[in-house]
Amino acid sequence: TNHRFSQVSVFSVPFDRGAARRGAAQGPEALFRAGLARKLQALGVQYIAERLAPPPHAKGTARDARLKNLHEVLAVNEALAARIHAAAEAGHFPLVLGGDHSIAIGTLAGLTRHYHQLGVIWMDAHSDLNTPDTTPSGNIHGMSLAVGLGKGDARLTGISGYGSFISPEHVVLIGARSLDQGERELIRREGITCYTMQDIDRLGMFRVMEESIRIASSGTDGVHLSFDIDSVDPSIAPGTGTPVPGGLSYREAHLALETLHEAGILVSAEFVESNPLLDSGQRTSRLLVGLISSLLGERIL
Ligand code: EXY
Ligand code: MN
Ligand code: MN
Ligand code: MN
Repeated sequence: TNHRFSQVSVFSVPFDRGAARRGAAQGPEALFRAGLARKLQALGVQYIAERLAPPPHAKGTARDARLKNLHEVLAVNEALAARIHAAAEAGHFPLVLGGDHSIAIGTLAGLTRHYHQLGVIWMDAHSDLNTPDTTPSGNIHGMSLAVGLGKGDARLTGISGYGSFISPEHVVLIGARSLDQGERELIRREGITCYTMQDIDRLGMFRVMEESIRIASSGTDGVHLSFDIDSVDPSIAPGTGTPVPGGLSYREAHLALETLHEAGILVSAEFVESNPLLDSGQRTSRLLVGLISSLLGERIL
């Protein structure tokens, strides 16, 4: 994906308390069952794999309906941020396997401690730009990009990894089709680039990727890809907790990752929201193994 990196550090994050539905915690092991290790070997990728411990259930802490399971979310992300920062520091390419999208809080914290001008490409049906004031659900996986921008609850934006927050001009959303009113307002107010499904229909995925790569990499010292599997159409990726119709096709999703591989701009990637309990067989897990392979350089010819 980027010649600067001698090694990929694969982090499995078995966590789903940032989402309403259980099951995304089993996402990483389902990817290995679907052949991820064999694929990495076949591609000649040098990697080490590590699994983070699931955080203990926080008992007896006050519940907040606008920040569900906050203490578990904080615990897993503190640990993840430290691991990601260490990997970046060692010159490795972190590949994070979720888990629900709240784990992007830790990934971004660890990355921005090392890369002070991080660009972010966020592929998702949603924008994950809620704050406790705008959230319709209280689920923290709908807030993780806002936290990365320094917005939201101070305990989340204050987790120890953050060396700097990402700047709105270095963020690109791709695949959006389910936005809450507060998120729309934040996108407009902050001037965040957002390629909705309607834009992808009109411009074509290749052009969207060319523009996204330019925007996310201009003036940055590295770009992180946060790939939520619900960006892909539920007809081919049914195993996810918040499916939304009208998503990316198989080829659009692969083209995006192939283009990112060729561009060589990424310093890190994460794949989240795969829920094997909701999958039809291994359909979604297998699709993800193929998408990760495209990102890491698998070619048709
Ligand atoms: N916007 C909704 C909320 O904040 O509750 C739904 C968020 C789903 C978040 C996910 C997986 O990308
Ligand atoms: Mn998401
Ligand atoms: Mn550093
Ligand atoms: Mn999503």
